[in-house]
Amino acid sequence: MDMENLETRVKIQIQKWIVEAQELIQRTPPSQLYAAVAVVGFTILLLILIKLFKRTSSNTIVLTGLSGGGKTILFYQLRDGSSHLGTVTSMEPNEGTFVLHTETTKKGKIKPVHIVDVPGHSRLRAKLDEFLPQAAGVVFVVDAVEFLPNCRAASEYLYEVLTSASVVKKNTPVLILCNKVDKVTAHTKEFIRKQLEKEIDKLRASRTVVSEADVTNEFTLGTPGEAFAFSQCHNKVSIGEASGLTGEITQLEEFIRNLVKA
Ligand SMILES: Nc1nc2c(ncn2[C@@H]2O[C@H](COP(=O)(O)OP(=O)(O)OP(=O)(O)O)[C@@H](O)[C@H]2O)c(=O)[nH]1
Ligand SMILES: [Mg+2]
Repeated sequence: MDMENLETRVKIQIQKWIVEAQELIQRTPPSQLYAAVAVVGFTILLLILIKLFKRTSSNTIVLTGLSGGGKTILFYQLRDGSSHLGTVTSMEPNEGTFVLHTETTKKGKIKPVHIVDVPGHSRLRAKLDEFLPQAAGVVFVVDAVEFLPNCRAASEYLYEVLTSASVVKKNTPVLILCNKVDKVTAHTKEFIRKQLEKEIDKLRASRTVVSEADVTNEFTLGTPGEAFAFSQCHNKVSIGEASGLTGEITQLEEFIRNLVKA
């Protein structure tokens, strides 16, 4: 009984409002009406644009590379400014949103960064595809000490990253970070760059032959007919050095801050 009463009262109220609104519209000069409609339309358009714009300015940085390169140590350095000695092979992606440790003492509003450390274990690589589409940048960590025995595997993984659909379509910048430069036996970044380029050049040749029959990857790298170089990539591919052990991570932090504006 009460419910029905309430319903009829609500209906009557709504009808009243409709009548009032109609009268108001009739009383208002058309020019004012058009102006009102234009304002509403413009506001909606603005909101849509803001939403679109926000989505493109992601604050996610993905750390990737072979197992043992030092991703987890670098993650801790970025977050806590310490290496948390004794990390083990990660079995789960390590994620966090924080203000970089070196910036915690800075004044003013600083935009937090979302860092994802995707383990290098081959069974967990599929996780990378989950995170790449939201990445503002990708850091490919290379072990500069144990580089030569892993050169082939690292190049294959890097090739996968550079030809992945989201990196190609969104032109995601990639930083190849040669880690462990605290050791005297570490190779220089120039040496590592050249070796990776050589190895990718070989891979590219073999993949193009394969893909004619079995098109698994629609994207190719570099300029056909020329030896491969990272400078041929459409996205920005840069190379830097770091030591997760001693906390020399300035180049890594610069890469991040250039992409995730404070
Ligand atoms: N000397 C030296 N050793 C390092 C450095 N960074 C990492 N290591 C060592 O390398 C090993 C691997 O480091 P992690 O950070 O666990 O490597 P990861 O890339 O996270 O490996 P996964 O989780 O298996 O993918 C550890 O024993 C570290 O102590 C570095 O800058 N210098
Ligand atoms: Mg790890």
